[in-house]
Amino acid sequence: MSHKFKPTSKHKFSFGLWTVGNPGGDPFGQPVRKKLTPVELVHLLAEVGAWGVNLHDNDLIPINATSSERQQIIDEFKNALDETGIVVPMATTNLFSDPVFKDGAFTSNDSKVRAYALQKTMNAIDLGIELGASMYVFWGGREGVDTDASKESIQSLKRFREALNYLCEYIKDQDYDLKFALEAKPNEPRADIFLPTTGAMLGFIETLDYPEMVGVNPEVAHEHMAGLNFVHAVAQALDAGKLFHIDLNDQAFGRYDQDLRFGSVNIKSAFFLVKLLEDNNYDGCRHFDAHAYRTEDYEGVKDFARGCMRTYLILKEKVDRWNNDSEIQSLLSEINADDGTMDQYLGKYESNKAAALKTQNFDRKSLGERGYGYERLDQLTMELLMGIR
Ligand code: GLT
Ligand code: MN
Ligand code: MN
Repeated sequence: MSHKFKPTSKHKFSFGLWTVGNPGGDPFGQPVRKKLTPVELVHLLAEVGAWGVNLHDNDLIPINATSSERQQIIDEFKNALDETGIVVPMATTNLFSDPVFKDGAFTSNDSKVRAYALQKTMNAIDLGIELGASMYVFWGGREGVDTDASKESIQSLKRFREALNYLCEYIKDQDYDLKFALEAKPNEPRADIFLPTTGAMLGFIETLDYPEMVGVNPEVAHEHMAGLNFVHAVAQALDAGKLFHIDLNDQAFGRYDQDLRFGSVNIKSAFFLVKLLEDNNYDGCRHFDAHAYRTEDYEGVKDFARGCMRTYLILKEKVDRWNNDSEIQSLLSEINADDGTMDQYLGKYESNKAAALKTQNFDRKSLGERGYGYERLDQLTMELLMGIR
């Protein structure tokens, strides 16, 4: 493999312990790989050239660990971080695996479950801070319904809001330097998950007590499961200053949640995603929330992890190429050519501008006859991606 696409710390490539540590079980079959310890996984990530490792509380510390077990695990894990130079940029809470969360965590109909979810999250936040995390993700996998008979949806939103407001206050009270990133998913494991898209999350954030502390963590697969354009979702988050984190992977439209290697399904949308992030100098983590095929052993898991990062870096190089391709760029200038005659009408509203615009005559027929050249532009893009430009 060429040296050119070697990941470095400046790329901020991270993986969850649950990603490279996924032992390959699925709803129909048992695990196919032996479970590696968190320490072993940190070494695996260092070997493949990753920068960071992310975790749920219970990826590291079993839910029933005693406090002395907890401390020993943390110490060993920190040693592995020191030895390898791997950092923990993001942490999160597992609010979905244990049966206690079968009706949700912050939106469960049982107030004891809601209180336990807050307690578990505060403890997990403390853990994240101890490991150096500055970002905290909320993926509400069980925050939803299997039947709308079970929960009143406005009340569920109120409960979710109340929990996030509570936890923002906790961060302030503890003086932690931590931000929250909300991750949307339309369904799976619940039939319907609340706030199913990144756009829905962005709207919801503005209803919180401290919206400045909260952003989004969009995931390719989750937006694609809903049949949506992921690049547009990320653009909206960037435009709002809310792209706090990103989960990169891939997914065929219309399928179950696949969590495939980044760029392995839809290379064109992966290209435009990398272009969006790079052109806009996104400087947050590039987290790969995916796992290796079930057919793989741990050599295959390393191939998977290296592949995610390498594809990102190859696409980044393609972005430079696209931005500097003279034929593509001159076509774009033609497409966007502007003789300035409309400046007097466009831009910010002014009443005399509007009055003048209402008297302007437009040659609607000829405007409608114009060809935009997008077939050629897209073919040039495809040829660049296919490696002949
Ligand atoms: C889970 C989910 C992911 C979330 C993780 C964070 S866990 O694997 O499928 O999309 O990002 O809780
Ligand atoms: Mn994710
Ligand atoms: Mn996923």
